[in-house]
Parts: sequence; C-alpha cells; structure tokens
Amino acid sequence: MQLLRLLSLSSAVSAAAIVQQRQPCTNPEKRVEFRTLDAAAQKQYTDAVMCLATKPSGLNLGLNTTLYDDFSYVHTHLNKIIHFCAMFLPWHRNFVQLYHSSLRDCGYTGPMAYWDWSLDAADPAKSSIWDVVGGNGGTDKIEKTGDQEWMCLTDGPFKDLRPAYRETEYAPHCLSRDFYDGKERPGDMRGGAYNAEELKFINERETYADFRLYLESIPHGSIHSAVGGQKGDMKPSSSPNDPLFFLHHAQIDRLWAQWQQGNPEAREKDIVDDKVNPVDGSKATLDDVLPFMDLTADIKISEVMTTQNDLLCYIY
Ligand SMILES: [Cu+2]
Repeated sequence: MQLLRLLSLSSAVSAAAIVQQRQPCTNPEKRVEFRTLDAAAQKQYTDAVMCLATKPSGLNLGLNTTLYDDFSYVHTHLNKIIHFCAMFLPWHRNFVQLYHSSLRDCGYTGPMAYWDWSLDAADPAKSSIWDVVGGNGGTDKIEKTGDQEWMCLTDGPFKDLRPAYRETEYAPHCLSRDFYDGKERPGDMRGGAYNAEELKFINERETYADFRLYLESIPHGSIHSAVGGQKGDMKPSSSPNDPLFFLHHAQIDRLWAQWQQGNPEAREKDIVDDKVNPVDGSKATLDDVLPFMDLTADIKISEVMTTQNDLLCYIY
C-alpha cells in the first residue's frame, strides 16, 4: 500500500483539478450510444474535447501541458496498479466520469456517450463511428518521436490534436491510429473478440474475478490493439490521448453495469479478484482507495460499485 498512500497524500495536500460533487441521485442521466446523439450534440461533444486541450494542466505538478493531457498523464503513471487487477473496472468507471465532468465544463451539455463496438464487429474498419471521430491514420502522414512512428489522423474533428505524452515520456506528436488487421483473419480488426456472442459469454460469468478477466483481456484489449496497432495512440499506456478511449471505456463500464444488474445484491459488492494488487500483493477490498493523483480527490472502491449514488448518477 506504500505507493497508494503516497499518491493519496499528494492529493490530500493540494487542490484537485476536478471536484466531484456529492449529492442525492434523484434523476439519473441515461448514457447513450455516441451515434444516437444528433449531429449538433456530437459536435458539441467533440468541440468540448478540443476545449480540454486549451485548458492548463490541473495537476499541481508544474506541468506546462493541458487538461487534455492530464488524463493520459494520470493513466500512464498509474498504469501498473489500475490494470489486470480488481481495480480495473472501478477505477476506469470514475475516470470516465471525471472526463464527462470536464467536458461539461467545456460546454458539453449532453449525457456521457459510449461506443458499442459489438454493433461494428462484423466489419469494424467500416464502422460509422469513424465518420464522427475521424478514421485510421494516414500511411503517408507519419511523424516520429524517438523510435516511435505515428500514423497521423488526416480527417475528423481531432486531426489537429497534439498529445504530449507517449507513455510517461514527454513526446508531443500528432494524434495517431493504426488499424490492426488480425493475422488469422486479415481485415477483421479482431472483431470476433468483441461481437455480441463474445459479450454474451462474458456476461454469463458468475464471479467478478472471471468477468473482469475476460472483459479486460478480450474485448477491452482487442479494441486497444485493433485501433492502436503499432503506431497508434490507443495502444500504449497513454491511450487516453485518443478521445476514442473514453467512448470505449464507457462501453466497458456499461457492460460491467449490465452484469451487475443481473444480480445487484451480490455484484454491487463483489470486488474479489484472483489477481492481487500489483503494488503490494494484497487482495482488493471495497475500502481500498482509488488513486487519481491530483486529477480528483481519492475515493473508495465502494463509492463506485453502483452508478446511482451520491457520487455517480447515471444509467445505461
Ligand atoms: Cu486503462
């Protein structure tokens, strides 16, 4: 728990970038598939993303990068403790919530949206999502930072974004995607890993440990590598560089919420995971603290085990 304590301490002594209000949840907001938003709302969303990149970092670390980069910074620095363990789902649930809250401060008035990639699993490269968020990077538009090549976006609202980080390293570059074609079935962007059948199988898992493991390893990981490939931002631990990250993780959160709804009494308390906390080898409990550095004040896992409470207030 040493690292966790350290991270908690740092946020206790300084103001958080994003303040999460606690209030009774009387009217939960319904999150929607991104493509069901009308064109004006989609534009308001993507404009708000661009606005994040005009705001200064709120991390109290003396960074001269932006609020947009803060999300990558925090995610990549916590990478080892928020993935492949119990904390994965609760941590990312609150992370998406923080993002939505920042978008609101940047003028977005709609609900948080998700990308239901299972709808596109038959032919992901031709998904209509790319019409809204820009498509694959251009093979003729390559940038380099160190030994990393990037395949820059050439269309859509995010083509001028300049993420500051590659993993923990300061390496400003173009926003990049590198659609990956699975070798077994060329061209399918690993769609078999996130189609309706796969999601049904995962939803049938009985324990949190099984559910989290399958969800994280198969559809979650496949989208990251199918969109990120070798030269894209979705692959490394700085994946929040790609605004698509948050639509992807809202979908992951939706699948967890749906699974919890299958047996709320048990599953809104189930955080038992076979994988121990990578930092100290302990088993996760509901009292464990979710660290967010200075992005927001630390909260407990128990506070995000449902999407309808004083802290979170939404449904799918
Ligand atoms: Cu992550």
